[in-house]
Amino acid sequence: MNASNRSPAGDIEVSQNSPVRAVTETEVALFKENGWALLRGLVKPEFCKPLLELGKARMAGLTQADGAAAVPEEARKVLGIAGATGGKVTDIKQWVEWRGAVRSAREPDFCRVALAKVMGRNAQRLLGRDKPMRIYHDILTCKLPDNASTPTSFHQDATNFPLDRNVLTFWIALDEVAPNQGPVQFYSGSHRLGLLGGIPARERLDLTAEYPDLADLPLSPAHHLQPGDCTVHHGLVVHGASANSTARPRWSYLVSYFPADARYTGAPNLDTDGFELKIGHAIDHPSFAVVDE
Ligand SMILES: O=C(O)CCC(=O)C(=O)O
Ligand SMILES: [Fe+2]
Repeated sequence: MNASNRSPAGDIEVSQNSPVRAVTETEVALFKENGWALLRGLVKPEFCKPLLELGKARMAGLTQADGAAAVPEEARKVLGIAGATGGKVTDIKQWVEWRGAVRSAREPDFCRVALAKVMGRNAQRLLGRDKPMRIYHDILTCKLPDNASTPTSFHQDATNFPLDRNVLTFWIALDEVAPNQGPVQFYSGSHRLGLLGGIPARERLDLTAEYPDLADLPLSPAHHLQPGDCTVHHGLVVHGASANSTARPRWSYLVSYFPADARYTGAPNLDTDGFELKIGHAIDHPSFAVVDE
């Protein structure tokens, strides 16, 4: 379909059958203004359920899903690698993650959501970029109960993406996430401050320490989310999360998208190293799935 005769939300028929709803014009405006937006009911809860079940099974025994106890210290290492096709489960201290349910595993239930046409259209509209969208990475996260996972320090994502233009991330609650379970919080408008620093290799950089003036910006509330509720954030917005102080794990699935015409900068990164990408060229590699238009 030609971009000029497409409705803002994309194909209506697709959006009715889609696991994902179209974002509203108000949500797009809020995203542009604040650098983030709360998208209630973005994913239909029945499509979140299998993702949660698969995530729990993938991390079985690692997350103490009954909330009984946290992962012991000796288990704080790479917990299991299922090979190139299965994605990777790791405890990265701020959460336990399964990276690559779509990128590596092409798990159909995850693809249904992350590669939904409406999702791609949403990313286009939020970023204001009418180009096909590719998935950069997708990560199912579990912030462990009882403060066992650390807080997520305040950071921008942009420095983690060796790309020459803007990206965004949808952070989808797969289960109820209460305010004291560490939902993501954002400094509203901080995306307009530009690039503030922090490279992936540097542990625990916290931008609020390096930029005390961030405190002048409104910090978004710790939202109470239901399965399928989502926050979406711009690659330049400063965000972080507190630890999960409850006895229940915090389950979420985050997916980052970039416009397919973005050029690769060559900066070292675990998501792009080893793929023989060409510096200065668009990323044209099947590992970075294109969302159907
Ligand atoms: O889940 C979190 O605690 C933070 C997530 C995050 O940093 C992101 O989605 O970019
Ligand atoms: Fe982030």
